[in-house]
Amino acid sequence: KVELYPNGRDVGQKVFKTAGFVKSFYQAEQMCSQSGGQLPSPRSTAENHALQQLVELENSGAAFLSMTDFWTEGRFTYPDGASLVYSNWAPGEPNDDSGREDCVEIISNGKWNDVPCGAKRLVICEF
Ligand code: GN1
Ligand code: CA
Ligand code: CA
Repeated sequence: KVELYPNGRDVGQKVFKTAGFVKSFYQAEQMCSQSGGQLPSPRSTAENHALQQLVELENSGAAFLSMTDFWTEGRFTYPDGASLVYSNWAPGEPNDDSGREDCVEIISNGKWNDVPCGAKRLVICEF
């Protein structure tokens, strides 16, 4: 457990760990895969809560999740193309603000919002 303190959380079989800095979605995705992980795909309240804790810890406002609606506007999928089994959108989201929000952030209250993929958000990886 020592390597999970203070910037990691384990939930069931998953470990989430934050890099402690912000990157664009593309850079964040690349960083996670280079380290043998991927961007987080929270599939339950417990997983979402663990991610929320890391966002709160880093005081960074929000972190990227793995999901996008690249292929069909308004239909968010995991990187493998599968539909979401869990979601926690903030009221009124996803709204594709200005027609260019295809990535997802989790904010410090645990809610999700779609944002531009070029925005810079906290990097958390899932292992
Ligand atoms: C933010 O800055 P504004 O209000 O145009 C947010 C949107 C949200 C919206 C909710 C880059 O847009 O994704 O839907 O608030 N944009 C960013 O009011 O975070
Ligand atoms: Ca979109
Ligand atoms: Ca939005």
